[in-house]
Amino acid sequence: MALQPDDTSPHSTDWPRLLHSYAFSPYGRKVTQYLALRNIPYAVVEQPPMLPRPDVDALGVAYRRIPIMAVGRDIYCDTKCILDKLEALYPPTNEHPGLGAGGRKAKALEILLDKWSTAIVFQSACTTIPADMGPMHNEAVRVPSAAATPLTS
Ligand SMILES: N[C@@H](CCC(=O)N[C@@H](CS)C(=O)NCC(=O)O)C(=O)O
Repeated sequence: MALQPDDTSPHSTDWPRLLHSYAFSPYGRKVTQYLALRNIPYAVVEQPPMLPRPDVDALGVAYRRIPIMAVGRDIYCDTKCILDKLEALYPPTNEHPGLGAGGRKAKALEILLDKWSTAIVFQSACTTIPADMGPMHNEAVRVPSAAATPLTS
């Protein structure tokens, strides 16, 4: 699908969702799996795992993490913001089946599982990465700099 630069409706579903990510980003994978399961058309703008990221700079975004999603002319940083926006843009239909839990108990379980997998499983798994492995040679990965661009979380 060709982008229409003069399209004035930034949330039009005619625009493909552009996800700036890299293949082994767990957060990026969370979003691509969500998009695939909900049958939402998207394209990935492949990013280098480490800064600099000229494509992201060109968006005018001072955010160093991945993923970032462009919806028309709006930019969403942070997986939760991205998923919240997609949930709002694509209510469950036959074409875009819903994934979210129904009912308060199921919703509570969904939030618990999300927090557990992100805060406990993922963070614990990160501590098992050997210090002498590829990206760990890069100081920017080991020690996030105080001078780094802002983080939202
Ligand atoms: N809270 C963010 C976390 C994203 C995140 O930590 N992404 C990793 C890649 S999987 C990253 O960009 N790390 C680089 C950094 O923290 O500078 C989200 O949910 O999207």
